[in-house]
Amino acid sequence: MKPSLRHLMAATVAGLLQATAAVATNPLIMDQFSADPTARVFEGKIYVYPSHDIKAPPEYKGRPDWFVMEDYHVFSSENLTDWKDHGVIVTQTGVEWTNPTAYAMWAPDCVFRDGKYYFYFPATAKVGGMKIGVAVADKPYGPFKPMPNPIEGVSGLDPVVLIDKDGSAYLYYATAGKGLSVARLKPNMLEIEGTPALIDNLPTKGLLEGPFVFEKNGIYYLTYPHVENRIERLEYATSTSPMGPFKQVGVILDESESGCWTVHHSILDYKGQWYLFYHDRDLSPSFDKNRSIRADKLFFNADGTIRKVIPTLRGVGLVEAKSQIQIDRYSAKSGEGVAISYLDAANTHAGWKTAFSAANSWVRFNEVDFGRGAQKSVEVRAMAPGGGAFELRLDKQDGPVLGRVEVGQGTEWKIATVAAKKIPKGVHDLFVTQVGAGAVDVDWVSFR
Ligand code: FUB
Repeated sequence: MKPSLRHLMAATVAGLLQATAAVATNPLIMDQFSADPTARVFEGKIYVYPSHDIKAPPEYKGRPDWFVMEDYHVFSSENLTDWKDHGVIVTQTGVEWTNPTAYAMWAPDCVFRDGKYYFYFPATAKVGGMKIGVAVADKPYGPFKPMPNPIEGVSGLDPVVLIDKDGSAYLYYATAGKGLSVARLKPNMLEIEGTPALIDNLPTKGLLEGPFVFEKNGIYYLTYPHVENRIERLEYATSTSPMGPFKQVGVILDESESGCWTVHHSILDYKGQWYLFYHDRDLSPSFDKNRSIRADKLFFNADGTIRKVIPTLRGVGLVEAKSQIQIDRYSAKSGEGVAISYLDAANTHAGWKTAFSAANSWVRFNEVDFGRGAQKSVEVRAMAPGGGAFELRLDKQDGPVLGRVEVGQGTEWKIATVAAKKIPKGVHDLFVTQVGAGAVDVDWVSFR
């Protein structure tokens, strides 16, 4: 089947936007919704395979309050700061076995074996409900060729594949209302051996879905979203074998403060640091079926248990001093006098602003890369209805002043430029502090 015109246009737009589509802070992708991120390291880079929430198009006939997903993009980054959108890789109209009007291309995975990339994805089949299919490529970004049939003997969603140290491959997936299952994959990666087994010893009350499995130091970690209370949180179980038996251990990520019902995720080691990729509803505060992917650092205790991840706005990528530093993605802020809101509530993809409303209120933004420290000026986009001022300081609240910006009275955004002082070399934290009583809104700051 041929991709639809919308897909061709979306792919072109994605190509054009790829320089600005994604950022170092959370959420990672600003120009579109993204969910269910499976992150993998291929060819020395991180590739993220999310699913793709969209607003329901006019032809959509399903539940209006539900997930609407017609295709998949893939994103890559070498430094966790600059993300490239490789465009659409698989669509519901491009797979023989999928119902082309179901809009149910849910959480995928991708693994590499013997020179090929295998992209596993769940979708509503023309016959038989939710099935799991495979598309194969020579490169991590495609082009992917979908197999004509879904994996025989598997009905379910949220596939994830573990290739063990001995080369054996295992497919894990969820079946709504039943729990999580595992099956051994044949060496062709397209079929399972025998019948899938339901994984025992997991929570029996509350939905379980979205498994992710990895091995570290001989421990197999099965991590999964589970509704223990009202919405999903991330929990995990461990085993000494990929097939179990697993033992429940604890919680990796608490329920989202935003109330986002789902929290699909993946975990990986990249250049010696472990990361949790997950999603929340940053760009859609009142509809949690339009989600956005995030990443935060994850740490293990010496005994192999996982420390709880504290979700951040700051995310994980270094931010270059010369970029438009979005201080609304702060690392910390003063208890009072700082509020974050959308620049334009009608277009959340435009991002946020920071409103300072009290003298000495501040935000700290970690890990700004000043490089060789050659920046000469501070440029800001700001607005102060009654006139106001703020200072940029290095490393500490009372650290060296890098610049002081006076913002003239007015209700329009202004770009102001002042000379920069004492610009350091290397990576430093940045403090932005309101000076005096005049309230100031800041969109971004930049060192040029
Ligand atoms: O994205 C649709 C579904 O929501 C996924 O398959 C689940 O894991 C949940 O995130």
